[in-house]
Amino acid sequence: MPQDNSYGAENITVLEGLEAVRRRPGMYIGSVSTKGLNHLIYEIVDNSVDEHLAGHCDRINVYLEKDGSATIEDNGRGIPVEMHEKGISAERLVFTTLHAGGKFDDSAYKTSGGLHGVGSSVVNALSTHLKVTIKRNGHVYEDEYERGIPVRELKNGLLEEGPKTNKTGTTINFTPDGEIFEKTVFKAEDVKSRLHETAYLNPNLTIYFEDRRKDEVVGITYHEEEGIRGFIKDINKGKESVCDITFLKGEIDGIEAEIAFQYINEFQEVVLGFCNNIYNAEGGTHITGFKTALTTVINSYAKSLGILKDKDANFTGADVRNGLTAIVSIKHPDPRFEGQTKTKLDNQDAAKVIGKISTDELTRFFDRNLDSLKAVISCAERAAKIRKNEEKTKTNMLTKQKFSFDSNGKLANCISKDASKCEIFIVEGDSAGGSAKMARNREFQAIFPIRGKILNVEKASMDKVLANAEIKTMINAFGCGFSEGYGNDFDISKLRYDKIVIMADADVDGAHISTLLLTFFYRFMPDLISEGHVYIAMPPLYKVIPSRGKEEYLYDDAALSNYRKTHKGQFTLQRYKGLGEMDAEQLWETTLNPDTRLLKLVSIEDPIMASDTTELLMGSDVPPRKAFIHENATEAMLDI
Ligand code: 0RA
Repeated sequence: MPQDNSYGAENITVLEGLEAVRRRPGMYIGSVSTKGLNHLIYEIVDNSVDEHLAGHCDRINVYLEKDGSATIEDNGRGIPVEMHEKGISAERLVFTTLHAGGKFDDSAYKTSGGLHGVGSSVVNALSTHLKVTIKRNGHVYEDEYERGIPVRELKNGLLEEGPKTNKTGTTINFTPDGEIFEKTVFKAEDVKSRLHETAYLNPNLTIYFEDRRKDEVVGITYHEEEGIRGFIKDINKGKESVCDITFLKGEIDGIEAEIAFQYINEFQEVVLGFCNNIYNAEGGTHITGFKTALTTVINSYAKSLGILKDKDANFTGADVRNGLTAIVSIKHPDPRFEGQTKTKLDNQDAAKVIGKISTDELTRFFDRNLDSLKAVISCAERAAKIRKNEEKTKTNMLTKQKFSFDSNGKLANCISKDASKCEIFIVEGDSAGGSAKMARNREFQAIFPIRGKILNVEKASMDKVLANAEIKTMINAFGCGFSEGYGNDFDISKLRYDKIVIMADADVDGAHISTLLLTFFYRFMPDLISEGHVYIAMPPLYKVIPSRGKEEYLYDDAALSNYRKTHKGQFTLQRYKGLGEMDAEQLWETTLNPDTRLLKLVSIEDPIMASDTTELLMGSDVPPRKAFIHENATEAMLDI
């Protein structure tokens, strides 16, 4: 189709740019999994949030449409449709070039957390179809693209002026490309969680969400006037607080910081960092600045109040953060990121500025709120006491370890010492464990049978956890130590197995055991999960033996009904009630043999949600757990 002449000159670079995005989507949106897919929505929403930050938009609507597309609508000024100096409608430039924005974007924090300014064109390049509707200058304008390429002709480089309107705003509807993404179904729970987070960070913004794919459509409005204070309130919901929520803010050298925190009566620490409204999963300089200031301030109070004597050692940082929930949200005009996923703030000036603001504001606050100060110091004292006990327990454990390592002799280790090749299977039940020991390739596969349920670490105290035989054996076998609240002895480079595979029956008990193990890993060795070492074996549910043709293993009911549809002749159906029913050869073929088995990699997409869910599923609060299991019952087996 002929393009408008004024567009022609740009055409080739535009196509190259879009092609680069389609060729390496991961570089632009992180991944092509559901996480990357949801990211498309956040890219568009974040542009609307920028328009909010510029003071021109107070409402964003997000719709997941029945046809699989997503719509994001805002009441901002509308993307400019006027002629850009490059001789083309500015809107076209925004959607087709990787570095639009800039000149048009007058927000001080335009670069935001990541890809702003390039977000719209990235989403466009990764969508089969994208439609923009702009209300601006008293008119409605429309434009459309297919896989990033414009399908409408411009007139003198401009969009046609549509019907009259007295409103302003931008509406973008896009359909993610199945050629790019593994799955194209947006995950409502993840999107909602992220939108809620955005609402907490922007107290004057209202975000409305509607999942129109459901038969019964329910809308949710996120409007959080209390801002990050409300976020803390939500995270600490149902917990016993030991002081009120505190809010600090300040600005130095154009860097703004807002900090909210509260202590609760629990041995845990939650400190979340945001820069320009984007969550920094790996923390960074802003978090370091705050933590360092908090440690110094609390130690200096403890000394001057005589709680710490001159001869006493200072509280450690972890002591001081015992029971702390904090959010550090900063605005930085030029954020830089490092780390594996580029989610760790790297600006050294942020550490200095946030440190100074925190020291000044914490001192001002604690000077006036002695009760809060005392509550915080007593949390630190309790942590210090437990830390000292644990140090003793650990030393005892480590010295005893040589003799008590796998004291009941259950672990059948592998021969190879090459960690990159080794695998350990944690198998439910002694009988399946026995078969697995026979079936395995002992060169590189270790088997550790566990009997019944393992300890729920979410409910148990630290010394109980460390005294538990199964847990001790796992810690010793993995070889990389563990981390928990008060100290980090975890060293993934010492891990003795590349794959840690949970092997449990495909029933409720099996799911429970998997969840208990995952809780243990998540709380004590989270890097095992984030670095992709934890897997779940997927034993088959059925074996079909046709009168003619090949035997086959089927892994779920959907596969069975599909088999019924596609196979005409007679067949014998064998149903496995558990791993214990399989003989060694079947077990090898279906769950151990790397060439034929099915493993699911366990990953964590949203740490805030994961932490909430672990708490919900494994903590002591029963009613919400029931609700969650009920709501997610159909997903549970597929989605652990
Ligand atoms: C640049 C300049 C102006 C608006 C926007 C960008 C804008 C972008 C998006 C993306 C989604 N919603 C948006 N709303 C606005 C305004 C320029 C002006 O009117 O002076």
